[in-house]
This record gives sequence, structure tokens and C-alpha cells, in this order.
Amino acid sequence: MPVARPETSDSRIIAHVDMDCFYVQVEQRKQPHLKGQPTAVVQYNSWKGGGLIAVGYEARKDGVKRSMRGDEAKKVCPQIHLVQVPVARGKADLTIYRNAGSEVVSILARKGRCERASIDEVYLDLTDAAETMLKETPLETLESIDEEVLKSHVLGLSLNGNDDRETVREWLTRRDADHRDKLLACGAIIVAELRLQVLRETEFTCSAGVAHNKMLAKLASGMNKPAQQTIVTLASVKGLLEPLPIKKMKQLGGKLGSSLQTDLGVNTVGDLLQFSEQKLQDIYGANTGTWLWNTARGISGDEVEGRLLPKSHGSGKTFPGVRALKTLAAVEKWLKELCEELSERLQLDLETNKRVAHTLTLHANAYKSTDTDSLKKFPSKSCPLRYGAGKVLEDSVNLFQAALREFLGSYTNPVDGGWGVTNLSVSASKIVAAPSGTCSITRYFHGQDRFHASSEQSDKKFAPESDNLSPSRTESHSASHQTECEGGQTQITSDTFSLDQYETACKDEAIESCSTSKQHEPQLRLSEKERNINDGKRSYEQKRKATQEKGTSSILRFLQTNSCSSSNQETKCLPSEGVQEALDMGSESQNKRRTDSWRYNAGEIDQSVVNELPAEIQEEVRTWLRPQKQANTVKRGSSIAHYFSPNKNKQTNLRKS
Ligand code: TTP
Repeated sequence: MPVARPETSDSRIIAHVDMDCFYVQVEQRKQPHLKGQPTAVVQYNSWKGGGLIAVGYEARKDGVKRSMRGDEAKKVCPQIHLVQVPVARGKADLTIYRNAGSEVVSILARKGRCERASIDEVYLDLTDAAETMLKETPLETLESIDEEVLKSHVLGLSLNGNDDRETVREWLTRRDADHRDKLLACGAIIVAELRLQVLRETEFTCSAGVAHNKMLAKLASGMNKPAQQTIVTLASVKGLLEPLPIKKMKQLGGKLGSSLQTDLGVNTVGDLLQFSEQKLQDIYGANTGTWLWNTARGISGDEVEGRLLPKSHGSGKTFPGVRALKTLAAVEKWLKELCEELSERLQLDLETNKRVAHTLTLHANAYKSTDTDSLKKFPSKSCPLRYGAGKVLEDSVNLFQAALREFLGSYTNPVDGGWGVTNLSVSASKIVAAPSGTCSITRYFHGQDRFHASSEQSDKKFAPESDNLSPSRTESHSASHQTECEGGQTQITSDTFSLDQYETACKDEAIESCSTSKQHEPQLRLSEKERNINDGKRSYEQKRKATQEKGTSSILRFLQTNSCSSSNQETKCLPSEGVQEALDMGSESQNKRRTDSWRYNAGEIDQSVVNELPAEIQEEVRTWLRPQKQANTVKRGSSIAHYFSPNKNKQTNLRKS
């Protein structure tokens, strides 16, 4: 649902930068002989020459379109070079494009707040940079202005066709210009310079829109492509928006846009101007009504989020026509590929950016063979994300089964036959910074020989993680897992995931760099099942007793004794975030793969145990313990703070008494 945010200021300078025919440029840089040649990138599926996903501008001149397949493109443009998307695990591997996008982002981020919006799009907030420039260099005093700036398209500026660059120069350097236009002029100079830097350092061209908000900047960036920039002055906004088809506006391509068309007869943004804010609120509610009213006037308060990294990671594949997956085994086989890829990227994100994801979501498109309800969508399902390819796979399979049951309207576990899956994807979202302190804790445990030496016994508690699906997964396990997934932490969406959406999601995925190493997979259990809390507490009591018996001479021993047996699914452990992550990452050095999670509870930690740690570790552990003193305002199971909360300890004590 769109959110109506009031414009914070109409003096902001926002740019939207969009790479030109991005995948083609990446391929042309890789194979320089393709530069200047008509080129397109085709999907992995080679049917009829493969579907085109990116078309170079030379090929576009010859009439090649993205909607074509390779064979058709060859007919239209016989000299076209078709380059296939790299393939890994039997599916498209977008790593080189993501990495190329990261190169560009790192350059664009030099001048202001930068938001990576997709694999090849970036928003920049250049307000501060523009204001500084204006203060330091009054525009009317500028002696030389780069050609790239003079090539800008200034919306609303009438050109006489004789010397457009001179007209633009005059506009840029007007002494009597409105302050906001002067800032826009500075924005145009900054963006042109950034685009030149991108070209010099990466060989890629890009186009840009410069405006007072994100919505207008985005609309403008695509208006003059390739390798050009467009400036939206305040005076030009009405003229820009009025003729635009309503369905082309962001967030209006779906049901809301259709409703405007059918219910209100609104086909262009101009049509929407006739409706008062009150009227739109009456029909669509206060928030959406205001958002529509604002949108029609080019008002948008959306801020550029300072984010250079992707919001989520996803891995998916389509199975069109006869390729549809019709058995659980086939689905599991592909989920294994997808989950491995997702896991590698999560692992890389953790190592490179120190970020952890919290939610795993499974999306699919499916049909029923005997379809009486062909429009029923395959539900998307989510659950807390557990790190490790095997765990991601296990959870994904369970999510798929839960979704398939719901899709088929069945209460029993689904069987083969009667259904087919045409699209499958897994994604990881709610990505946040890993808790601070993790690094030095990790370093500490890396150096702990005694941890290694004394771990023989406790290592037995860690069954080696299998990347294969467990054939012995029991009905009760599946069922209970689904209960969890359908509980408070599960989001069930009714979105069907189309090919386009998948591709957009792929575009939205982005990652800094890629490595294929997956030998050390930290087994982070970021949250756990409430249904296990009682068992966990019982288990905790036993472990605590054992610890007391042995004494509390080492936090390592303490924590080891709190590990749970993975062989017993019924006694799963309490959730444990910060320390568990630290420990799990610490265990990387052992090059051992562990399936189970550490169980950890602040209340269990004896001060004398903490005192045994080196000074810097003590400080970090105490930082973790501090939340015990805070009120329990955090949703159960959502954060480490919950497990440190006094209420929780109180409950434990009550239960004990
Ligand atoms: P776009 O920015 O939509 O297009 P483009 O960069 O190829 O061309 P333009 O100059 O018109 O902006 O997409 C960026 C890349 O994302 C594109 O090069 C290929 C990929 N992509 C897909 O894989 N599938 C899709 O459906 C679309 C639209 C893009």
C-alpha cells in the first residue's frame, strides 16, 4: 500500500541514476569486440533462441525489443550478437551483474546519501552537495561548464533548436533564477560529473533524472536514454505529469490503478487532478487518498535511504510449460539448488558486510490439473531464517509443503500428482547489522585451543549438517514446523510470483562481491519456536544443574554444556541471538559443520564465569547482559533483548516455584 509522506522540502536535490542496457554493457565490457555491435543478452532457457532480457541500443535501432526471443531478434537484426546469461546450478547466475552494479554504486555514493534501488538503479540525495556548491561558487560566475552538463535536458525550457547547449548554459547560470532552480543546476553539474566518473572507472554509461523528489527523478531518468540526464524544474512538473498514463505511475500498475480507471474513469495523471483530496480519501481511505492527491501534483516526501547494500537476497527459477515441476522430489531438488545459492549469498553478506537476515520466504506459482479454481494463488510463506544451507532447505521444503496444502485445500501432507509448479523462489529479508561485539568474540574463540581440545564430547552433540533433504523427516516434524510457520511469525501473502516479478526481484537483489566458498557455514539460529520454550527451559534447568556440579570455571564449558542435541527435534533449544552468533562464527575456525544451535540465556551466566574472559570480551558480554534491566517492550522471539528481559526470568522463576 502506498504511504502518503508530506514533502519535507521542495528544495531537496534528488537524482535517480539508471544504467543503460545494463547486462549488455556488462557483457560488452567482458568481450570488448562486442562494443558498438548490436547485442542482446538472452535467458538461460534456449527455447526459440532464449528470451531477451537486455537489448543494446544499437540493436534497438534495428527494431529488436525485449519482448522478443533470440530467433525473432535474429530475423529483425541478422547481425545481432546474442550473449547468454551465465549459468550456475542449472539457472541464471547474476553474480557478474550484481558485482558490476556494486562498482557503480561505490562511485555514485561519493557525493551524498545513496540508495541502491535495484541491480542497476540508484537514488542519490545531493541536497547538501548542491547547497555547498552554490555557496562556494555562484553559478553566474562559472566560466566553463562541462559538455556533459550542457547536454542536459531541462524540462520546460524552450529550445529554439539553433544552439541548445547555449540555451542550457543560460538556464544554468541565470543570476535571477529561483533558489530551487539554482540548486537543481548544481545537482545537474554534480550528477554529470558522477556519470563521467562512472564511465571512466567502469566503462559503463548511465542516464539520470535530477529533481526535487524521488518520484520525479525516477520519471525523468528514463526520458532521455542512453547516456543523458534530464532535469525536472518545479515549473515543469504539471506538464510532465498530466499526460502520463495512470498505470505507468509507480504503485499504480496494479489493482489501485485499475480501480482508478474503472471506478473513476481516470486514465492519465491529469484526470486525477479533478478529484479533491477529500473525495479520494472517501473512496480509498485517508492514507491512500492523500497519496493519490499528492502523486497527481508531483508531491512525494519519500527519503533516499542510505543503503548501499541490498534489502533482501533471493534465488529463483521459472519452469514454464512442460518443464513445470510435478513431484515433491522435483521441487525438493530445485529447492536444494536455490537454497544453496541463497545460503552462499547470506554467508558472503555476513562475512563481507556483517549483516544477518531474519526472514526466509518461499514463493511459488502453481496450477492444479483439475482446476475448478484456476485463479487461486499459491500462497507465499515465511518463517524465521536459520543459517546453513541444510537448514534453509529444510525450512523451505516445509514452507512449500504448508503452502501446497493450503493451495490444494488439503489437511494432509500433499502427494505427487494433480499439481504443477511453474515458478519457485526463496528469499531472505529483514537484513540487519550483526550485533556488535561479534568480531572480537569471534577472534577470541578462534584462538581457543582448549575449546577445540575439550570439545570431543560436546562435538558429538553436533550432528554434521546434511545438505540433502532428510528422507526420515517425520510427519510430526513437518506438521509442527508448519504450525510454527503459520503462527505469529509467519507472513502469508496472497501474492502470486510472476516471471516479471521474479526478474524484478532478481534486479532488486544485489550483493557486493561473490565468493563460492561455503566451507564454513555459521549455524546461526536467529530465532526459535515458542512451542519449544517449555522443553528448552527444562533443558536449561538440567544444563544449569550440570554446570553447577562441574563448577563454573569456564564460560566455554558453560556454553558447551548448553548446546542441544540435534538428534532430538523435540527438545529444541531456546533462541539465542548475539552470543550464539558469536560462538557459531567462532566455530568456523574448526572447519566443522554443526547443525545445532547454542542455547544461551543471560540469566544463566554467572558473573564469575564472565570474569574469566579477557577484558574486552567481558565488556561485550556485559553489554549483552545490560538489557536485563530494561522493560520488556520487545516482541517475544524477535530479539535478543527478549531473552534478556526481566519478565522472562520472572516467568522462569514462577515456573520453578
Ligand atoms: P532495465 O533497467 O529495466 O533495462 P536495461 O538496463 O536493460 O535498459 P535501459 O537502458 O532501457 O534501462 O533492467 C536492468 C537489467 O535488469 C537489464 O539489463 C536486464 C535485467 N532485467 C531482467 O533480467 N529481466 C527483466 O524483465 C528486466 C526488465 C530487466
